[in-house]
Amino acid sequence: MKIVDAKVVLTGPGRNFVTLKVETDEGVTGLGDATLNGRELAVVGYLRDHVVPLLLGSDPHRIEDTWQFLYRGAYWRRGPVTMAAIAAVDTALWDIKAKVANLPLYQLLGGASRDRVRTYGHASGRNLPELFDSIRARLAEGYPAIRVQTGVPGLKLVYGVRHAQDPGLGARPVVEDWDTGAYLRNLPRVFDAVRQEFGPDLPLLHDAHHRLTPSQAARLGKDLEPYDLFWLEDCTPAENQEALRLVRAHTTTPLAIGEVFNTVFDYQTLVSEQLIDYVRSAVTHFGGVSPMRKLFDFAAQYQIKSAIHGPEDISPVGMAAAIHLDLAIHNFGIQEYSGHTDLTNAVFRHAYTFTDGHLHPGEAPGLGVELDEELAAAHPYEPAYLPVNRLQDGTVHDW
Ligand code: EZ4
Ligand code: CO
Repeated sequence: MKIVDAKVVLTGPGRNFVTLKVETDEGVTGLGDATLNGRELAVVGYLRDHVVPLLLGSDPHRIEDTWQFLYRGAYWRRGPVTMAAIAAVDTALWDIKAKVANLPLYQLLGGASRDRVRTYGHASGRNLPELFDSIRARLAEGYPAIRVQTGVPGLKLVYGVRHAQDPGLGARPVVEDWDTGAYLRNLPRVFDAVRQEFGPDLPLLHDAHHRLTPSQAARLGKDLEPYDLFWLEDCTPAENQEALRLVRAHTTTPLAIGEVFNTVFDYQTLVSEQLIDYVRSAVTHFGGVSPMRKLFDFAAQYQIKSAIHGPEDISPVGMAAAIHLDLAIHNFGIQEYSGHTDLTNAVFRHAYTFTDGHLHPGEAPGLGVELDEELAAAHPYEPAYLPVNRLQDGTVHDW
């Protein structure tokens, strides 16, 4: 079997996605997600100009060898653009192998370790009444666990959620404002109110989006202990693994980290010193299904569980790959799931289902996703950026 073509499909059905479609001489095709929110075109160029020409003529069954060839062969290792590109190739080759075997991908990963995959959804509001409505809406949709984000008194926007783009800005990022002191004073009150309203049993999560110093994160973890969080996510900037030592020493609030990581090296200290409870990488940004499987096996030795990143900027192709892994691995924790719009689901028709707050990858061979290339072409890419964040004196802060 030979790879005869590989197309990079860039589409914007409401938001932008980058998809690799690998074609073989036997007519079997495979899909991989390479979406890098706000930097999509860099991955398109990397794939189209430097990866696709190298794939032509090679054997699609040699997944591990192809991964090593692209990773080691580039000489310039790691980084989000490189690893998103490699992820798309790896995922597409797994899709092909599973289709040839006529099995859903999870069967090639060892088969199902559970019947279904539990998820968490996002709730947010500028104030408590809005937040409560948002939590009720997620509960009505069936979500068994909820990520809680709120506005901070005195600040303009709720961070970590998509804002309507001011048309005057064009493709420029929205600028958010930030005050760590106000946030640290406000958040325990918010969780106190949420617990009073929704009771002790509902699993609650929170994402601090890399905004805190180690001592601020340690204090927040302690202040939130009475509210029994499922986790506190990305409490300090991701680059410095050692920072988590101080946080860990001061709080029993479970910690999750890693959505911006792109190789296992970003986790070495965090996992081997057992400084976190959940690894958050996405198939799409971590080099594909193969390295994710290795990460989960590494984490399993330290009682650390999976929590694959699943925002809307992971395409249904990346989501499907995640759900197959979730079903198969032993140390599954939880799956973030925001769902996609009807239009996105029409561009990427998928076999996975969301029922009673739980996902299942379906039984279609491969990933179980089909790309409607005509519909994709009818919705072209439009430049869009994530927000940036400034302190009230104008200094750029972590987002
Ligand atoms: O802000 O994926 O846990 N989920 C998140 C996401 C990220 C976006 C960035 O593109 O933090 O919502
Ligand atoms: Co996050």
